[in-house]
Amino acid sequence: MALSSEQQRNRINMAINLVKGQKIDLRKSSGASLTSFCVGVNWGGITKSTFFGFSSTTTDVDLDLSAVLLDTAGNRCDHIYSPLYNTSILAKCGLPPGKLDAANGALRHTGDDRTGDAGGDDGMDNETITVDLNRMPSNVAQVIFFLNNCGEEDFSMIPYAKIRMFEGTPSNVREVVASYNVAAEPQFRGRRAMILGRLYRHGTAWKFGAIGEPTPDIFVGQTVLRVATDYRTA
Ligand SMILES: [Ca+2]
Repeated sequence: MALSSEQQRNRINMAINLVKGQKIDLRKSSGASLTSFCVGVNWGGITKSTFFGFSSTTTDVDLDLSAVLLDTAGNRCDHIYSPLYNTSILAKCGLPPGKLDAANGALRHTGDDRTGDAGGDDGMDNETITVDLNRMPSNVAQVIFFLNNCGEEDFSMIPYAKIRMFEGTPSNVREVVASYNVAAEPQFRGRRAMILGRLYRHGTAWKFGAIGEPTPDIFVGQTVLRVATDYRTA
């Protein structure tokens, strides 16, 4: 049944706004477990006023949403990051080439966005990973999501970056379950990588934890290795 625009707004407004460090059960407003959903990231290009504020220009921001999967022993067992990353640099990090799906298709990335929103927040996600927990192999214990900037800007300059979990498809948001706003903060200066959050098994269920930690990495391979070490026993 199609929802009216008011019903859609109400459902989106019911979403949990996460704060750093918060952990939640993955449940819909009906109380049912959330098993098939999207993890989307929405960010803005950098708008600068020119000519005494009479006009403005937007600098594209090319963030990449990636994920590392850790198994029940804490070891890295799979990944999603762009196939466009330099394979020889990845190999020097001991890492395989990038790909856009993981865990036998339980996770799928919908593709690259190289600009961010121009002209303000459009409310739509720029990159999305679809998740089907029912297809997740039993050896996968955690999925950690992070962002890397391919450009020179740092996270103190990017006007907004948000991660959210929602039911529906990347182009049709039905119910936003939770969102986490990684605001532009002065302490993010010089940081071009950001650990967003993680899905993790808790008994027979899955939870999500908001992280929001910038890191000093300049290449995705550094973040992959960092995540696999830092969250190994998380
Ligand atoms: Ca957007």
